[in-house]
Amino acid sequence: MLGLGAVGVATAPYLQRGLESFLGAASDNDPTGLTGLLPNGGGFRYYSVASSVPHKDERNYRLTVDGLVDRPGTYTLDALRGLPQTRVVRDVQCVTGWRVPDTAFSGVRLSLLLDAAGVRPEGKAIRFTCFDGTYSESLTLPQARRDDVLVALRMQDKPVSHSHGGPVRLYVAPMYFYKSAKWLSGISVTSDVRPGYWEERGYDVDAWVGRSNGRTDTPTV
Ligand SMILES: Nc1nc2c(c(=O)[nH]1)N[C@H]1C(S)=C(S)[C@@H](COP(=O)(O)O)O[C@H]1N2
Ligand SMILES: [Mo]
Repeated sequence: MLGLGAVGVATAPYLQRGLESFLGAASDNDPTGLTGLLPNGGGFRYYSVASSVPHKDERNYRLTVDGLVDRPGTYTLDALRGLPQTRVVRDVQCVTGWRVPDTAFSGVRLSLLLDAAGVRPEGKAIRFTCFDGTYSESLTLPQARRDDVLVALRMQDKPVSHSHGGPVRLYVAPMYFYKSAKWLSGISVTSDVRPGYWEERGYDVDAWVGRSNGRTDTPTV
C-alpha cells in the first residue's frame, strides 16, 4: 500500500511509525469502527484520533468564526450551502504514503468566510478546531487565503460523509491531507500559528506536498 509518499517520510521513519501505531491503537479501541487502517474501496483510509465522534447534520451543525475579527459569526449548514461554491480537483496525499488521484472537493472558499468576518491587522494565522473534541489544525493567513483552500461540504461530488469528516471538513489542496481537518467546528483568527494535533507530534506546520516532512526532492505526483 505504501507508494511514492512513503519515500517522502523515509528520512523520518519514527514519525511514520508513530502515526501508524497511534492510529492502529485508536482503531482497536474504536467502537464505531470509524477509524481503520484498511483502505476502503475508493483508496482512502478513514482516520480519526478520537475514539468516537458525534454525528451532526443540518439540525445541529454549527461553524463558528471568531478570534481577531471585527464580525464573529456562526454558520449553519444551510447558510454555508447558500454561499458561492468552489470545486477543486487534486490528488489527495496522506503523509504516510497513500494517495487518491483526482479527488473533487467543493465548498466555500475559506477566504470568503475570513473576508466576511473582517480579519483585524493583528490577525496572522488561523486555528481550526473540530467537534471530535480532539483534533486541531493551523494555517498562516496567506495560506488560508489561497483559492484552493476550502471549507468543504462535498467530496467526490457527494456530501462529505461522516467518516470523511462531514458534514463539513477543511480541504487544504496543496498540503498533506492531515491539514484537512475533519468535523470542522471552529475557525479562529490568532496572532500566531498554534501547531495542530499532528504538528505538536512532530509533523511540519507548513505541510506542502513534496516539500515537507523531511522530503527535499521535487514531487513527481
Ligand atoms: N478531526 C480529524 N481530522 C483529520 C484527522 C483526524 O484524525 N481527525 N486525520 C487527518 C489525516 S492524517 C488524514 S490522512 C485525513 C484522512 O481523511 P479521511 O479519513 O477522509 O481519509 O484526515 C485528516 N484530518
Ligand atoms: Mo494522514
